[in-house]
Amino acid sequence: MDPSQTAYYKLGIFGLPTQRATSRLVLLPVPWEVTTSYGNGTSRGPEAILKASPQIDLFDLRWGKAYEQGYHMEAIPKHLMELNDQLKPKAQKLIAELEENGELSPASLKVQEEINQGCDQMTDWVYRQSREVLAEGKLVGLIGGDHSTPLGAIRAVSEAHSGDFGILHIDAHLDLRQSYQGFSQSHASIMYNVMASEFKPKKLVQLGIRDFCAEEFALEQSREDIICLYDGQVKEALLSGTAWSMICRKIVESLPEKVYISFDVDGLSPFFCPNTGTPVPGGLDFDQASYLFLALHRAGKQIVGFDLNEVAPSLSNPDDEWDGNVGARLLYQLCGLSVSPSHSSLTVA
Ligand SMILES: [Mn+2]
Repeated sequence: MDPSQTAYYKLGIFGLPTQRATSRLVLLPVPWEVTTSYGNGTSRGPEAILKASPQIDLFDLRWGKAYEQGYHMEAIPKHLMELNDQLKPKAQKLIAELEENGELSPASLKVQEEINQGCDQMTDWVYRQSREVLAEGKLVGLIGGDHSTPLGAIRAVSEAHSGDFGILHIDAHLDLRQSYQGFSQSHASIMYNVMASEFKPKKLVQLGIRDFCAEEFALEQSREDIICLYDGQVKEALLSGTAWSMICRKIVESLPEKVYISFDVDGLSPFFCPNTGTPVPGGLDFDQASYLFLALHRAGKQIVGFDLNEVAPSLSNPDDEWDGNVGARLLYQLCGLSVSPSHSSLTVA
């Protein structure tokens, strides 16, 4: 096959016909958005990214022919999609009831329990799948779904590295809520759940953050193992002349040698993700994100896994591929970074 030709997504992600056995990186799609509170569609994110992915020219100035190491995307798991489609309307009803009455009826509390159990089931599946990938000596990259999806992947990565790693978390939101709208595994609670767990990283470094509540801010400030570079502060520095490269250096120096990246696409400017669940003005430019990847690479960081979440296609206009297009390109950069050995000669000076 000529890789410079536009290939079909049915062959595989980026149009590459790969096999898991010979691939360095396994991509796990998780079509899940049960507790999504605002916009809809991110459960269809993996499909949108897959469909847009063959548009990408495989040769990349930064990562060269890194794709030859194999990026293998697993099939979108039907059972999770079905469970999602079954639980999501129930969760929406509960959110509406909570907003109207401020509390849930006893019957609704039972439904809430059912939803929380469904979320545990999803997390357990992700954990087992991720553990398997790591046991095969491969890297895992998760494609959400909402931001509740990577908890099991982070646990598996943490266990594989005995907790000796840091998380770089790019997001518009702190995601440090203890629970949100009654759901223990809400998309808004992912980093709370991670940092409250036994498998927490040594360091959590947050970037792009511009939407959060007082409790989350207090928690972030109180923990020495959480460093947040608030978007407002970063922009103030940029606008008064600090170079992005200096800010990236600070981020890189805050992280341990091994890094897991949790990338919520709403960390980018909403220009790049207009259909994501909770878009917020401000945020990172695509080029700033890819420059940061390069900075991590040049600093010799080892990427031990990643997730890309909250990419959502337009539900009203099926021809609008923009969110999937950006998602696929971001994914391609994350893949290239992950499989490229640090200090690689492929790096452009
Ligand atoms: Mn998030």
